[in-house]
Amino acid sequence: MKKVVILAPLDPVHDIGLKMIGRGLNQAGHETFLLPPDLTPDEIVEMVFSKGKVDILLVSRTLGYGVGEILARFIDLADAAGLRTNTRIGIGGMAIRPELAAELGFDAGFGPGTTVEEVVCFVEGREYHPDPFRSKKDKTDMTANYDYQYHHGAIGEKLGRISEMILDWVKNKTSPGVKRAKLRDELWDVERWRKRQGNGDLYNHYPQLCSEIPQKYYTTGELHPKTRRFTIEEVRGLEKYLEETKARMSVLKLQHTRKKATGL
Ligand code: B12
Repeated sequence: MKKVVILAPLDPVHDIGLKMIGRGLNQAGHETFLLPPDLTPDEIVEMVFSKGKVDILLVSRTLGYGVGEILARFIDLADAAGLRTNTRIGIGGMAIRPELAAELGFDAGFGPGTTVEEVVCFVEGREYHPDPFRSKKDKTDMTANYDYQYHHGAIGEKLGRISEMILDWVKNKTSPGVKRAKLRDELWDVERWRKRQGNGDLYNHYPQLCSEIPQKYYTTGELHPKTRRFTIEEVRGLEKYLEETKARMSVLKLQHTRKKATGL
């Protein structure tokens, strides 16, 4: 039976894998919609709802900062919004392995080298039996014939001595950057800072370790020449955006709770 499939690159750029999978699914007779890359989890969830009845959502992701959190947040959001009542969610891409996808709560996970046939099986709810005659690419182990011995013992010994000398040289050395990091560790209380209760003793010592421009900022409040403070309109705009997003999320949550309670 023909399925409706949404392909969503939850990634800043990479969408070639999904395009390839989309083409295979179309050829197998399914209807696909490819979303653009760089959407937020919220935007993807909203767009899936806006399409009406969607059987499968296929998400793609490569590695990047905070990817675990982004994917966990995505699946939480999909859950909270009630998306998963009718839609199965699969994920794939360079960063994904089936175990990771299962741990994060996706319905299926596909790593690098996934075949279109595998995905067609998932979409159609069939079990995938790999073709035993399909030639598997044998990757050469480039490190196979290497070990950690130097061919020339004398060079190994010299490099060892150089490393020792460098370690000796840096032993009791420090730099303003290291000192700043230590100070922050010792004196910066992030909870106080969040509650706008100041930074305690930190700023009595910190500016002296900074270069001229940040020092000026910490001591007189004068900003870096290429920066400015947010205007009150910008702060209000940001607050408005946050309020609207929260309101949208609570509507989605409400719809989910209703759906759960009534089964509709
Ligand atoms: C093309 C490419 C790009 C293009 C993307 C163009 C596009 N429209 O997609 C461009 C040049 C824009 C790009 C940019 C970047 N890239 Co790039 N890119 C690649 C490259 C060379 C090929 C990816 C590709 O398309 N492969 C072909 C497709 C068919 O394969 P695939 O994506 O793996 O998909 C298969 C499976 O994974 C699976 N699959 C994928 N998604 C899904 C989803 C589902 C639901 C399913 C079922 C299966 C599935 O099925 C596919 C078929 O088997 C890879 C390196 C490589 N050799 O893989 C790096 C790579 C993906 N990029 C990488 C990085 C880090 C970046 C940058 C962050 C680099 C940078 N520092 O600027 C930037 C992104 C910038 C940003 N704003 O964040 C890394 C990602 C790290 C990782 N292991 O996840 C890689 C692996 C390179 C590397 N080795 O470091 N990139």
